[in-house]
Amino acid sequence: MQKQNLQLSKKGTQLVCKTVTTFSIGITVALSMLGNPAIAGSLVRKNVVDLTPQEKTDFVNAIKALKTTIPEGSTLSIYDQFTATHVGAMAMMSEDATGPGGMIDAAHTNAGFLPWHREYLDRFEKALQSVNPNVTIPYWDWTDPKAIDVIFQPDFLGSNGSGVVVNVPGRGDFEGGPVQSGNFSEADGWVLNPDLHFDPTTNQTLGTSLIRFLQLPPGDAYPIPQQEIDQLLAIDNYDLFRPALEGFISVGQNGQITGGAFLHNYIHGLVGGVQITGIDPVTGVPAIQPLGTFSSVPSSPNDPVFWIHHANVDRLWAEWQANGHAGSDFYPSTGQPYGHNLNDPMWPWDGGQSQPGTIGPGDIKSYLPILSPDDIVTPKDTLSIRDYGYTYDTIPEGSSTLGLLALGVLGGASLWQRQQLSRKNKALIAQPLTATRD
Ligand SMILES: [Cu+2]
Repeated sequence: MQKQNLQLSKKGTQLVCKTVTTFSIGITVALSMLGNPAIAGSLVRKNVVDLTPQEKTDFVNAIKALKTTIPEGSTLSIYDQFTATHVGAMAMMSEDATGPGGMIDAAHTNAGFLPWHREYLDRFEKALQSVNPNVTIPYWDWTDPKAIDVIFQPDFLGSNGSGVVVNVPGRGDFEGGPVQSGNFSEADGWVLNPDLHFDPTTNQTLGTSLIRFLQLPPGDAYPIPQQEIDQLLAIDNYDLFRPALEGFISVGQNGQITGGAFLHNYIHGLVGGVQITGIDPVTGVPAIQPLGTFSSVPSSPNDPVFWIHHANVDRLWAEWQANGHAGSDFYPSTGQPYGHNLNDPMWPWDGGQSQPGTIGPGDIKSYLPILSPDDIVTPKDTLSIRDYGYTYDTIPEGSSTLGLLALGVLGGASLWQRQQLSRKNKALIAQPLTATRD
């Protein structure tokens, strides 16, 4: 397997997908129900609870193949190069980062969070498909009470960690730690690069084993109430939608904004575990110590749950886009830090304009894959999942009668109800929210 597998030109893919789409759109849904996502015009990303045993095995095996494939001229596996790229995006924040994107997180806390991760997931999915063309990244619907048990099983992404007991005041003792057996344990060959697995608050390595503290209080509330998703999808402008989905704020039914850890950010803590180590006496903001791999955000792609978690982030953005917020009217063209405006190139797909600084215990620059200088991606390039050639099983294929019929077949009635509900919510809260749109 060659390095080019993870650097497939998006333009080339678009061309192929467009050609196929024109004559196969009508059979897309029917075929996707047969469970072969590769035949359909758009590849379908499925709910993780609907995967067949074979699909679970295929996904795990493709991930493990990327973890053991080291491209010529590299010291890292393809999988670890992906992890290094995520670490590198956060090393753009460091003081010694250079170029116009210097001292700015390339992938988080700004508008580009959703575009950056859409592109990143698409490249990872294509790498998986170079192993097995039938594989797509499933998504974790955080409102589904069954999903957490389906995901953290020996036959899929492995179980909770063990061997470390944490006392949570007022709640008792909880266990987590290294994942010791089954898929993604060190014994099973899932050995992490210690330079790419570290505590971001100290830059100290977290070692070579995947670490989980599943549902350690206070990060134990699951599932996420459907109402939180309805409120998210009812937001009308990107400048609030993005921080709400990333999980820095919650926007209530009357438009009131609350700070905290929600949705995407919350789930990072629910899997990796966080401890509250104190409360800032001035601001009242709790100081949080991440314990495991997934809550240590730079290193979080080391836990394969990263992909299905971020597929859900991406699905919710795609649903929001499909529900009246499509295209560049719903993305900021100016006013963002460099790399986050509509037409800014996003590191690492910026032609070498910017270089990350120091992060973690190792030399991150030595781990980064070398990209072609003409491999340029801007947020504008990421705005349509149709252009990428994939879709989600909760998103109708266009607004055609056939699409609506297909949606019904797929049990989309609840989606329709949810959209009606979010339209109602939107009517209630649109006015206070739209005031901040630029
Ligand atoms: Cu990320």
